[in-house]
Formats: sequence, structure tokens, C-alpha cells
Amino acid sequence: MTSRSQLVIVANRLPVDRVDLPDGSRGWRRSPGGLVSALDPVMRANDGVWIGWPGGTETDLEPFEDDGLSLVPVELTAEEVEEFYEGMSNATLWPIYHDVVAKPEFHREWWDAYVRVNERFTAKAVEVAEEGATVWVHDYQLQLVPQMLREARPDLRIGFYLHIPFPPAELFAQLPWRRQVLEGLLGADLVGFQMSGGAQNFVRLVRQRVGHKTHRDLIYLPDDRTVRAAAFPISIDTGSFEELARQDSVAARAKEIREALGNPTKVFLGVDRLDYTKGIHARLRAFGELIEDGHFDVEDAVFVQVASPSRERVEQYRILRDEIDRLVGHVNGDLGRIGRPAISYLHAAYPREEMAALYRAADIMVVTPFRDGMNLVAKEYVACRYDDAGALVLSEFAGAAAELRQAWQVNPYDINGIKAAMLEAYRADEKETTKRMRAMRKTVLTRDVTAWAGSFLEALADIRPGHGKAVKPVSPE
Ligand code: GDG
Repeated sequence: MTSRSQLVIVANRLPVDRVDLPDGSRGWRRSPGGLVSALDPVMRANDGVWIGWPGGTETDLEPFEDDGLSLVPVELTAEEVEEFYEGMSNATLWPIYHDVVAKPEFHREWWDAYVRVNERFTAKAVEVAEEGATVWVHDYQLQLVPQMLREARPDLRIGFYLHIPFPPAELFAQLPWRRQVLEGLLGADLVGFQMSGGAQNFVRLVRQRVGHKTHRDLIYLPDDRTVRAAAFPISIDTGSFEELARQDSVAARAKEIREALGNPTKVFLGVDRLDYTKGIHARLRAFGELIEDGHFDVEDAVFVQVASPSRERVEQYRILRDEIDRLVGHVNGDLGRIGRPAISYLHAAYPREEMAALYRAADIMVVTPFRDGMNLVAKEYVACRYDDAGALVLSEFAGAAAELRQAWQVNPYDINGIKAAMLEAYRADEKETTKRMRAMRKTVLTRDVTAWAGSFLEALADIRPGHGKAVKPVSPE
């Protein structure tokens, strides 16, 4: 039995992963991530509850506590994992919301599973939310929850945050269930986006497709409710990243990494989930061509690409994996030397300490998504560069580009443009890289994830004075 709460977080995933313990029993391990660290203090201050899928298809899971957090698992069947998660969420909505970089698939059974699973998440929230509680729903897997929740519990204050871009009307219009999704989101009092462009796309679509009156960032519903749509660019736990990067063990590991690479003059780095939106292929191709063109050779520069396994049962992700395998084989076969491949390609996930060491070891971080809500990797790299060194090559189509103006910005569709930016960053003198990095660090240090969560919750508390109770403000330790 879970206690009821004044603050309920509803997200696709719980902030824990299943692990096998040494004694043979099964336990939980906290999954590290910015969202969890941002919400941790708010959750504690308000005795919050987090509702989410623990991954897998285990049944009979009861609500439990993990390191002081109350967690409520939502179960999915194997069929729902296929239809709701891999299908509707990752093969329909994900590509539509990312500029149709891959072709979205539309299947009515997937939609039915999406509705059913959204209902299940809603039922849990209805159960655990106290009278007048604040419920914060996250991301594209749960866009129907706000409306379902509003119908069941009009007393609640409901916020929704979309972590990925919200597409332009022309693309969103392809979705056979576009109206249901818009109405689903309109159940919230505040709908948050990474960028103001996403918020504007949403307001325009609501006006066009649902017919509600709108003014700037406000939508007026016939039942006298007002919904606000605004941008809240997400960030990282900057302080904890910098602290990690400053550890002696991380510095030692960074040195070891450079040695293992053969101490080249410059190390380029890419870190992504292996996803077709991230532009991994384009940047590796650009790097290979720079060597082929004779701008530098493998003694001068190498590229380390970490691609953590992701959504491996979705067809498009398998195709992408093969394409990258082929390209890396081709570049290394043609351009590498014994003991010195041009690209060190790592299809694996690493602990946070190793990520920090990689960020410390890299001279040039290359982030080239075709479309990305924010891209936290770019901000993490900046957070780890307390020495004000290092260069960032960043796609204009990542949300982060709006804040990290001093990066070498590129159009990820323009391979020559990527090459030129990589070469400029490679050749830039210390004065130039320091000036740029200092400015970017100022941004990332002041706008961290705690500020992000605080500003969203404050805006949510402001929206309907007198209705629902506001959560206690976050008190950073
Ligand atoms: C979505 C939106 C938005 C990656 N490999 C490893 C690892 N990571 C960590 C990174 C970073 C996170 O995963 C990836 O975050 P991104 O923001 O780069 O991208 P998405 O996963 O697509 O996230 C995105 C974000 O939501 C937040 O709103 O910014 O636009 O698409 O933190 O460091 N971490 C570890 N090992 C790995 O191998 N430990």
C-alpha cells in the first residue's frame, strides 16, 4: 500500500533498474540521470511519489521505497512493450516529433495499446494523488494522461513536460490520432516544451485543429480553464558533473584514455544513444573525409564514438547499427594504421565516471543531431571543462544551440559544413577556445537542472491561484 501524496511524478520509466544482488535475490539500482537528481529534492520536500514502468514484463510488483523515494511500478505485458513502447512511442511518435528523420509507422493496434497504457498510468496517479495535489507528467509516451487525469480528478493541478521537440503543424498533421493527442495534452494546466518554437507549434495546432481561442502562450478552453504552453529548456546537474570531473581518479583515467589512443595531438569525441536522430553517421563520415583530404592523419587526430545501445528491437535502429558498423569498418580499413584506428567505436554503455573521463580526455566534442529536444551531452561536456579548455561542435538543430551560442554551430545535413567546423575547432588556438568555453560554462553553471525543475513547478503553481495546492519550493542543500 502506498501512501498518498501532494506531489506525483508520472514518467514512462521509474528512476531505478532491476539488478541481481550477490545473494541471488533481485533488487533495484538507482539509474543516474539529470531528471532524477533534479526531482530528488522536490520529491523529498513534498514526500513525493514517482509512478513509472520499471522496464521488463515482471508482474505482481508492489509499490516500494528506494533510498527514501516512494516508487509505484506500472506493469506492461510483452505485447504492450511491443505495441505501446517500441511501436507507438518509438516507431510512430519519435520519428514524427523529430522531423520525420525516419519514416513513421502507423498501426491502429499500436494506438489502442497506447490508450490502454496511458489509462493504466492515469489509474495509478488517481490512486496516489491527495486532494488538490500537483501531478507532473513527463514525455511523449504519456500524452493522454493529462486529459484522463483531469476527467477523473478535477481537483488536481496538472503539469506536462515534453522532453523531445514538438513538431511543426505540417508534420504533426500526419498523425491519424492528432486530435486525441492535442486534447490529451490540454488536460494539463501547464504544458512545458524545450523550446519556444515547440510551444508555438502546439498553440497553433490547438487553434487550427481543436478550434480553441488562443492568445500568445495561453489557450482558453470552453470550460473556463486556461492552459499555458511555454518553454522550459532542461539542463543538467552541473555541480555534480564538475565535481566528478575534478576527481583525481577521473583525471588519471582521462590520461590513460589518451595514452591508449596513442597520445594523438587531438581527440575528437561523440557520445550518444545509438539513434538515427543523432547524426552519428554524418559526423564520422566528415571525420574520415578530413583525413582523406589530408588535413590531418591518424597520428594527429582520432575520433572516439560511444554509441550506447538503444531500442534494439525497433527495425530502424537495427538498420542504423549496421550502417554505422559498415562506415567505421570502411574508414578504419582505408585510413587506419596498425594499433591506430581512425575511429574508436564503442557500442556499449559506461558508468558516469568513465563518461566524465572521456569528456576530460576530448579536445573536440562533436554533437550533430538532425533534431534534438535539448541534448544533455553538449552541456555535460561543458560542465566537465573546469579548465576552460576544449571545443564544442554543435548542431543548430539541437535545443542546446539556443543557449550554447559560442559553440562551432553546424547544419548537420551539410557534410562540408561539419568538416569546416571540425577543422576550425581543430585548428583554433587556446585563446579562442578558452573565450568560447568560458562563456558556455557561465550559461551551464547558472542554468542547471534544479533551476529548470524549480521554474516549471513555480509556473505551474502560478497558473491557477486558489485552485489546487502548490508544492513546497525546492530548497537546494
Ligand atoms: C531526451 C531527448 C533531451 C549516454 N550514453 C551513456 C550515458 N548517456 C547519457 C548522457 C546523457 C543522456 O544519456 C543522453 O541525453 P541526451 O539529452 O543527449 O539525449 P536523449 O537520451 O535522446 O534524451 C533530449 C533529454 O531527453 C532530456 O530532456 O535533452 O533532447 O532526446 O545524460 O550522458 N550515460 C552513461 N553511460 C553511457 O554509456 N552513464
